[in-house]
Amino acid sequence: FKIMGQIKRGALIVVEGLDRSGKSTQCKKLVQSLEKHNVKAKLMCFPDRSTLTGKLIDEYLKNKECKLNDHAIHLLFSANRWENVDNMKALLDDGVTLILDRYSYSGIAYSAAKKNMSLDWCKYPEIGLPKPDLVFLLTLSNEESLKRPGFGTERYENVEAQRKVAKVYSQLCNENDNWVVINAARSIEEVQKELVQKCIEKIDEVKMVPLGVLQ
Ligand code: T5A
Ligand code: NA
Repeated sequence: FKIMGQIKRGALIVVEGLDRSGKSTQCKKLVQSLEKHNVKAKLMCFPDRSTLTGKLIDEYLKNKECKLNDHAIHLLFSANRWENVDNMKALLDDGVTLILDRYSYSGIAYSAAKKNMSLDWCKYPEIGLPKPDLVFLLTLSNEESLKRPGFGTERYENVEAQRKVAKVYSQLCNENDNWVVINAARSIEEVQKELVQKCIEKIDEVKMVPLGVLQ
């Protein structure tokens, strides 16, 4: 991975979208597809439920009786990303492309969708985190989404919450130029083909460009 004494960095690629849009399915396949193209790639999921903050988040999501102030849980989701920053940077520096199953934008969208939570306040704790090179927003209509295996029992898994989150996602998409909207109402293979092609292009484009930070 060395060109003129410089190591090529990996790309930071994020997959966002509503529940059941197929993020986890696509992210797992993406890592395998990239490896077949001889790209070093690694999957990371947020929330990372294995860490200290992750265990609290898991409890909050699974147990609707768990009362936690909306601002406090927002900061926990953000802390869960900050816990992983050193690891993420080291991997990217080492030339590994990271595929993230949800990231800061989930944090912003799911919190800002709540009552009395301002969008600007929700963005603040994310400032300074590594900035993704590319964000895929997987979109699925309500009707298509209802055809997929049912909602679980976790918090936010209801139509009303999802509708509000979708609104914030579309606002974030309009504010950023590195977002690509993906029609997720197609076969797993069709969606994957489009993602792989766009990833390969991006990985090549950013390999000598310094990693940005969220602002
Ligand atoms: N959250 C998250 C916050 O509030 N703040 C934050 O900062 C963060 C990071 C947990 C919750 O936390 C919130 C957002 C969430 O509410 P999670 O653990 O990522 O986040 O959520 P999950 O429940 O694991 O994932 P999702 O429900 O969002 O599902 P996915 O990953 O979008 O979908 P996937 O791939 O699991 O597929 C769903 C089903 O559809 C089928 C699959 O086989 C599966 O059965 N499917 C398809 N069917 C037909 N055609 C296709 N193309 C299909 N693709 C997948
Ligand atoms: Na998922």
